[in-house]
Amino acid sequence: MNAPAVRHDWTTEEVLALFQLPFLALLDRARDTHRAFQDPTKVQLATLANIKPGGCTEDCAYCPQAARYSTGVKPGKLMQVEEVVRAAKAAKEAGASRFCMGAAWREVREGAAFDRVVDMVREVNALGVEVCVTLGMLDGPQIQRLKEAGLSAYNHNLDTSREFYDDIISTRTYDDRLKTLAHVREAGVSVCCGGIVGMGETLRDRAGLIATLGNLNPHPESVPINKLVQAKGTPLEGQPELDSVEYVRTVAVARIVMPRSMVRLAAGRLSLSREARILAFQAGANSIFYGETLLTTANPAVDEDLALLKELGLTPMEARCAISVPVVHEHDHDAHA
Ligand code: SAM
Ligand code: DTB
Ligand code: SF4
Repeated sequence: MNAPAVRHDWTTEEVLALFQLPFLALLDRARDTHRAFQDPTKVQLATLANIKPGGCTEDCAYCPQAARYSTGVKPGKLMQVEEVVRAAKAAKEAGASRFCMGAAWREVREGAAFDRVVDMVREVNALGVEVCVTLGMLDGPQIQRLKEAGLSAYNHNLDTSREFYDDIISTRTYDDRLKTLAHVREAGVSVCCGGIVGMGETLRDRAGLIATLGNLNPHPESVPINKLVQAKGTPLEGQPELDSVEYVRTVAVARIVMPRSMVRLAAGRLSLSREARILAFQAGANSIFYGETLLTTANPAVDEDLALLKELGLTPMEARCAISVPVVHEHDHDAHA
């Protein structure tokens, strides 16, 4: 198959039409795209650490870490650098090539806490793993400091379509999110940006999310597809559970629209059967969260994941393979001139 062009002019209608393809036709198209653009034998293993749990001021309706809901998540202090380095070393030894640190913050603020996160980035980077952080909104100088400390990627999700967004979050806007993403892109740091399905959105909302991601130019280097984990006490507790085939459809459409990106099976993988997880790889997923916990909720066991990868003939990706932001140095130009 000739590789299709990488596009940035998707309409929601076009993406919706992909969602509406017969399932096997959609899977075929996603698999063809995957094989044309990616090494189909490799999977990125990314391990998460919750470096500052709970007590968040925001009202994200899905989130167990929002202070305003009684979810049973206890607010904690920012972790110590040494603790984080120990966790990153253990993740590397277990086979992870990326270490992602999340803080339950609305935004980054200058001060001792941010200084400490910058130190974490520096020390984890020195271990030879890719470093990603998700700290909420940030500005240009802040992402620059993280970049200088060795940050590979910044995670900031659009979560859903622009139209459905206000039903889920009121304390910051879709445009705020796009602004943060623009700062990350401008600094030359890889963008990790995806969303959540299963929050009661329509198929058109899912298509709107994927079209918005697909119209970012360049596409986000990683695209986490989260399936809502229904946390006790959140407004979204009690939603009808998303059919796993609908989750796999979302993965397949993301793969077709963003052929060069890492499409990650993110939250909610524990609720998928073994067979649905296999279908998700068939649909073009090539990254997973790896390790027994996500931020506050459970993820499949490491042994179970390694056994499944082996069965499917998939092997873990090395660090730095997934970073497609070109790093061009002045003298590279000279060398090729
Ligand atoms: N506080 C920062 C922020 O919101 O940008 C960073 C951490 S936040 C927990 C990162 C992402 O996790 C959210 O944007 C959302 O996509 C995902 N997430 C949080 N709770 C979830 C849940 N219950 N189910 C699925 N995804 C969830
Ligand atoms: C992303 O898209 N999913 C991760 C990561 N980025 C930070 C977080 C999932 C959180 C699931 C709910 C929890 O464990 O608290
Ligand atoms: Fe806070 Fe992030 Fe959770 Fe929203 S998703 S409540 S910003 S931790």
